[in-house]
Amino acid sequence: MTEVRSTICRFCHAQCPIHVEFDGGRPTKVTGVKDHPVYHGYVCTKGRNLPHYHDSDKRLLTSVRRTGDNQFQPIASATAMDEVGERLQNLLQEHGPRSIALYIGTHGYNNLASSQTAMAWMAAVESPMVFTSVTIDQPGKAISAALHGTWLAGSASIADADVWLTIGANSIISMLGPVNPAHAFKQAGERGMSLIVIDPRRSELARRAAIHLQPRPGTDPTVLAGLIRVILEGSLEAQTFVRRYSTGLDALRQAVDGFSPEYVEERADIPAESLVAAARLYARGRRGVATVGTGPNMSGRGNLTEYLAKVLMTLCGHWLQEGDEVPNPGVLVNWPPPLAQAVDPSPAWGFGEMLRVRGLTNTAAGMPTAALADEILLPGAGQVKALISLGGNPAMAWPDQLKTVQALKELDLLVSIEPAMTATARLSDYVIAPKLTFEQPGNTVLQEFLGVFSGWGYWSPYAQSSPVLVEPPAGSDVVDDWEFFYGLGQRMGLQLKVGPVCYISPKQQAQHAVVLDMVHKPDTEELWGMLLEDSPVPLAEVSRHPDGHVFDRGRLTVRAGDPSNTGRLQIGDPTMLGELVELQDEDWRHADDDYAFRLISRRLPDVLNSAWHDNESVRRRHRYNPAFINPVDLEALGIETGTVVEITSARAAIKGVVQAAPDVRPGVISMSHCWGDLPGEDQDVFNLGSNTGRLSDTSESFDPYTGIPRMSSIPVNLRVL
Ligand SMILES: Nc1nc2c(c(=O)[nH]1)N[C@H]1C(S)=C(S)[C@@H](COP(=O)(O)OP(=O)(O)OC[C@H]3O[C@@H](n4cnc5c(=O)[nH]c(N)nc54)[C@H](O)[C@@H]3O)O[C@H]1N2
Ligand SMILES: Nc1nc2c(c(=O)[nH]1)N[C@H]1C(S)=C(S)[C@@H](COP(=O)(O)OP(=O)(O)OC[C@H]3O[C@@H](n4cnc5c(=O)[nH]c(N)nc54)[C@H](O)[C@@H]3O)O[C@H]1N2
Ligand code: SF4
Ligand SMILES: [Mo]
Repeated sequence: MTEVRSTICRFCHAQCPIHVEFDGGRPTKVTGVKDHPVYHGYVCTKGRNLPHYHDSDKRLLTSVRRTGDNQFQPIASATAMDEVGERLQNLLQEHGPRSIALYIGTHGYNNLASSQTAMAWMAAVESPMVFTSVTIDQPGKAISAALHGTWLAGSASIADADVWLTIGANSIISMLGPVNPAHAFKQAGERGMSLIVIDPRRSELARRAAIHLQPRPGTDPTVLAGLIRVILEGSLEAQTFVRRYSTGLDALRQAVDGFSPEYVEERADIPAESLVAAARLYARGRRGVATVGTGPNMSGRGNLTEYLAKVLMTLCGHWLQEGDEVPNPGVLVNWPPPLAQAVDPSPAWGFGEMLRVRGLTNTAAGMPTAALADEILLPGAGQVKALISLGGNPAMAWPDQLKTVQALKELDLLVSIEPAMTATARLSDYVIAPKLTFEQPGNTVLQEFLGVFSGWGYWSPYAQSSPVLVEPPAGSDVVDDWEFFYGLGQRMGLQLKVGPVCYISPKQQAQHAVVLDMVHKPDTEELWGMLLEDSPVPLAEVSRHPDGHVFDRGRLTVRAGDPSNTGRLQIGDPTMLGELVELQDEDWRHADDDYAFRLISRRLPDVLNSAWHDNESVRRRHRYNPAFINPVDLEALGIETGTVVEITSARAAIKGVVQAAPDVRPGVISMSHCWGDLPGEDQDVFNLGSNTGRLSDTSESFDPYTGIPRMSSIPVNLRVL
């Protein structure tokens, strides 16, 4: 008999509500929730594939321990915790806490109960070496927020913005942006919102834009400085707001002076009149959003691009103002009271743990993940000897794959919490087999949390919570990810204090820390209950609505700020404006003399980074990551779709299978990341694809603060094989 049950897809951060059909007790089919008030029935192929991942013959049903080269044997999860706990204890004694590092990848974040418990465990062993995918993703977001300061009323949403500027994000495919972006942008367009997109590719989102600027990759700071100059030149800025709440206008004016429309036209290769039109359109709106995606964050000077996007919002007074309605007063998360008030900047780097390489430090975006491989490889006091990877795949995802894999092999102890034998799992000493989505309770707190970034998250007080749908397969021994860290804590005699996720700031999380009972283990429902105990709407109430619900949280409007408050948004940060000066001094005309192409990143709709590529349902659609190239370039090279080429950067060479794509700017190769395999095991490009991370060099052209190297806009050459 077929039964249908409601839950949340947690395969990516979007957390779509789904209906799962069961046949004979096993999940067989996933559909979207029709007429849903927030997601409008959306579900993607990845979500539809969830039953296949649960049932996959590639899925680990027990944890495994390495017994030799590429040889693993099943191990009980409790024994794995005993052995790993003992080895970590020995490392702690011999080399100190800094020898133990944690890496939280995308599936660590998709389950905040696990990432919070993992961080609590790291705090208990007193290791500062917590790394996440944030610093190889969009580190500029947190850095720019620190440098610019924050506006306590927050920003407009897709429901009430007049204008929306997206710089190098493709929300319609990536889901980073408003929920169900295709629907949201359509509705907003019908309401009269203007969309401007800056992207070297005519992306799915760019096709919907009133103005699409298609510049040379990596020229975003130039383009944004150009937009700012047009706005200032035409006195289009929100003068009262700027005077009252910001500082640094004169320095900004001076710094953008050289970025005339003609200069931008030549350097970024976009028509001067399009730039002017975009600036005017953006400035005309009363409420607006400027949001930056992974593309520019990975293309060099990502902090500057993110910073200039915030400067644009402040310059135009685009933030919510006194009397404006707050789109989401919060359901699971306690948001600070919305005030028309600025908070001064805070340190963006230069504090906390110092790295031993490249002068890097802890940052507002966290520890620089691009330097972790060096921290493992560099001998001496403080060397990292053990790494726990939670829901991540460093060997596929980190930049500079050759160095990364060398480092992972060098470790004394590598543990992955992973449902499949991925490239990283195959290098691990222990692979801990986790429960999958349907076997875990979950809720939408992550998506609500993302609302901290302009243009992301829910714009109504929506939440969903869902119970365990199905027990793990008979005979399996799989654990909830957090239980592994709890188990280590028990064995090592540690007390775990977990930050509750109903608070947004780490400070508040520390104040309200949940002290776990280390004798009587809570179950996962109980843990979530504790992590959300102080949420504005009780979790029990949220659970009463199986398909999620828009709660009545009353009408919340922005209140006047404290008149005596002296906080100011900084639009003339000296370091960022210094980068603008450096930018102008660059010999950009000759930067690519040795390279014919720039390789840029993109996402494919049916896969999430490296996850489950070897699943048959995925393989029916994708067997490799094509190298998308404009037909004009293909013709000039005398090649066509299907031709295998070698793509060479200053660091390394990979193979690529060419595919004609008129949406890609000429001179650009658009290629997805996290494909291929370990070096030496990836010859079969038609069946594995290739790893673009190998082209990045973490020791060259990296950001001086976050360490992120070029992962997009990489200068490359192309040779027919
Ligand atoms: N060149 C280049 N490199 C990039 C990028 C790029 O655009 N270009 N993008 C970067 C970005 S934005 C990121 S975030 C990183 C991604 O970096 P990672 O997070 O390290 O990589 P993922 O492939 O997302 O890793 C997710 C892992 O979780 C596993 N997994 C799947 N389901 C579950 C589950 O239910 N539980 C657990 N515990 N694990 C599960 C998957 O098998 C997979 O191995 O890559 C970065 N690398
Ligand atoms: N289907 C799917 N969804 C995903 C993922 C996935 O792998 N697959 N990954 C998830 C993860 S981990 C993340 S972080 C998000 C990322 O979400 P997004 O940031 O939206 O990522 P992309 O879809 O790759 O969009 C990046 C865009 O930047 C453009 N770009 C590249 N270089 C430049 C540049 O120099 N300048 C400008 N202006 N644009 C540039 C690319 O052409 C591309 O259209 O997506 C998440 N969602
Ligand atoms: S967008 Fe993300 S959360 Fe939604 S169905 Fe697809 S994978 Fe699942
Ligand atoms: Mo990411």
